[in-house]
Amino acid sequence: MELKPNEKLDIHELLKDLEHYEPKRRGWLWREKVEDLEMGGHIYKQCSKPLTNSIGIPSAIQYFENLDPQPQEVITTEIASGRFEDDIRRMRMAAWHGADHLMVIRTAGQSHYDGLIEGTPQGIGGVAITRKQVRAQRKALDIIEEEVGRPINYHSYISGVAGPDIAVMFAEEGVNGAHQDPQYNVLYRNVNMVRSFVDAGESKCIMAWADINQIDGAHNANATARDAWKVMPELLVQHGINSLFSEKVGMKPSNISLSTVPPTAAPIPTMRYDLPYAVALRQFFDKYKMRAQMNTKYITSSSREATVTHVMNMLISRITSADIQSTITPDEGRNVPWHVFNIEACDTAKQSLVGMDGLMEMLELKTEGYLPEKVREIQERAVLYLEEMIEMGGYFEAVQKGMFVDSGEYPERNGDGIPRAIDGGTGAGSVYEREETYMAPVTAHYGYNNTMQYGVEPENASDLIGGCTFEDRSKIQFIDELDPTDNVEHRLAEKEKYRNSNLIMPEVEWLADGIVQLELMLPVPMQVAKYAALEYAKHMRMADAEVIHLEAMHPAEGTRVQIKGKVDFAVDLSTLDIPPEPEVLSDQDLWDELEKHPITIVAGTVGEDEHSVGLREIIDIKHGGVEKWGFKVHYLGTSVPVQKLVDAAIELKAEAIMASTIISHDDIHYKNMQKIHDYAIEKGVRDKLVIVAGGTQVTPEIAVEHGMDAGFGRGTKGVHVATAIVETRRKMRGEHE
Ligand code: Z97
Repeated sequence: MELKPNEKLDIHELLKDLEHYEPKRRGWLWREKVEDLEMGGHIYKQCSKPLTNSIGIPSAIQYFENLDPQPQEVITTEIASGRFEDDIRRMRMAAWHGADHLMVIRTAGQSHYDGLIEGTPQGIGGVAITRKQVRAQRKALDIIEEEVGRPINYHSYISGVAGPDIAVMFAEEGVNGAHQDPQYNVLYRNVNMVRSFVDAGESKCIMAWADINQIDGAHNANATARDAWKVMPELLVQHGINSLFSEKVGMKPSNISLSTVPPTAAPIPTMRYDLPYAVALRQFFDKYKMRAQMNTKYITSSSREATVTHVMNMLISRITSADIQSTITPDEGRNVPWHVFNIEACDTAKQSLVGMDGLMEMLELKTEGYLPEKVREIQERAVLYLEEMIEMGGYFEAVQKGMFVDSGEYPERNGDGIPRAIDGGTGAGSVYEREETYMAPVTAHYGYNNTMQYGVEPENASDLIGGCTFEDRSKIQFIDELDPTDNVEHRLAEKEKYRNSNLIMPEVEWLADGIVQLELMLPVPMQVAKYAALEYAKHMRMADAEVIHLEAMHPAEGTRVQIKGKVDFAVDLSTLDIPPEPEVLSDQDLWDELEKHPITIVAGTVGEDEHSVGLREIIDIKHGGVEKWGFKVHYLGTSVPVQKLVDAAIELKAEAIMASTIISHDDIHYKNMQKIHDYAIEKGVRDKLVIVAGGTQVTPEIAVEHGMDAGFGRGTKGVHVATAIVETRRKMRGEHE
């Protein structure tokens, strides 16, 4: 299956023959860094191989011909709509905007299933992670990475009570990254700690075999702590426990990524905490990779505020060299995982990192004063923390005593940590010592495995069955949809009339979900504004309207309200009358042309007409007028007689005339155009001069009927006029014949 930029990804086609699909590759891939990348006439110090297909940030498109340098950091986006088939479409959009780490959030509650689930049930707050869903998404990404020209890492979670089962499935299906941290299970999902650590041993061993990059769970302590800046020493401890455990199980350090998060956000003086924290972390853990997540602890539903936090966090990423940059942003604060926010956040990351390219070639962190002192303090507290854990009898005892996510800054303790009993939680009592004859004929199995009783070394255990599913894919069981209604075919059928048809509906996360966002500024206080906005939504026929953001502009003068709701009608594209886009030459084309063939223009408002603003807009460089590209303009002013325009053009040896004409009673504007044309013929210069005219009441076709080479109406910009003059000159030179 091959993708064409102007065609939609066909989900039906993608799902065909899925039971036989084999992922293209295994393992995590970093971006290919390019030394001194030259792009658009600039040198980039911290960028990677450019994409073959991509969409740059808006200014790249408007001013720089889609100049789209890719930072060296892997860029993550989290995708979580509940329908994997729509997430695939979003993945393609994200990949075009520069994401190469696509992290799929798992549906609520799946962590408590003690085994794999099958099919593709619709999820809540994420998708159900199943073999079919994973295979379909990896298959889609295998195709999308060809389209954008860069490998894409696919990612989800190896956690909960089915951790090892999921790890095996991920290894088989070519998943490239995963969160894995037993402390997450214990603290946040109340999965039994003994079970979690045993499962983690098995899971990490499989991940190491499959070359899966691991992200730990320390950021969750930051997000749950009462005062996030007090948790810094504990974050180092959590990172340390998971990283060393992983390494001891056999994971290579370059696949161990610490989920680092700047603990605070403004209005706290955030750099005074977050920068020393980041430096302390990197000093301790310099052999591992850093996955920089943005702060989500102090996020609100303001997308502006979240974006500023994200950007400040990326300054820290740049200063302290993060390897993977997350882009979760407003989704987290609003709980509305919309396509546009995913894409916006990818653009925010790309824009910020490229903008801060080479920053550390110019700056240096201080080695004396507040920064190193604070770094040292955080590190000391972390070391003392570990020592106390050992005194307590180790990790399990320390958790049992509520040492983790306590709201005191260590060594201070407030006695409000998250205590878990060693024999409590989901899966308690489910760990058994392996019997002497225990044997598992599988690859990448952690711990005791008595294969020697059958004469085979444990590392070749799967030889006993001629290879397990890791070596022999035909042994993988692919189970298709089991639920007769909650399945992908059913969902696709429901939306079929919007797929490749003339009917469209707006969407935020699912095809034709009909959801729209509305922004209002209402001149009343917040509490009133909320209900007034909902009333507006009702009158605008928005169903299920909900306020998603409220912000006071002033306690009495006004409130900003954002609401979302559903529209219940489709637009039929076949009924639209879409005018062709006016073709304009690029800046570079115009500059080159004017350099080779300079053009002098005589301009003025003709007749008894004192209007000047419109024409000045077309001339002046200030607002993108024709001067920008080097046209030399002689402006004769207003109420210029027709003859004077032509005579001046002859005298000044001009190549073009620009006439402005606003007054239109008795069709005087068209009559004047005709007069200019006729007088130029009379003077014998019409075939040497480009003559164009414009004004608010001018219809281009009628202007041409009255002798003009081109006419311009309302909304005209300098570039339209410049293009027309240049194109007409080219024709006069016979270049277009
Ligand atoms: C991130 N924004 O990018 P369940 N294991 C760990 C986790 O952190 C998580 C899970 C498992 C975040 C991702 C929060 N993290 C979202 C270490 C979740 C997920 O299926 O919700 O139980 O597990 O890191």
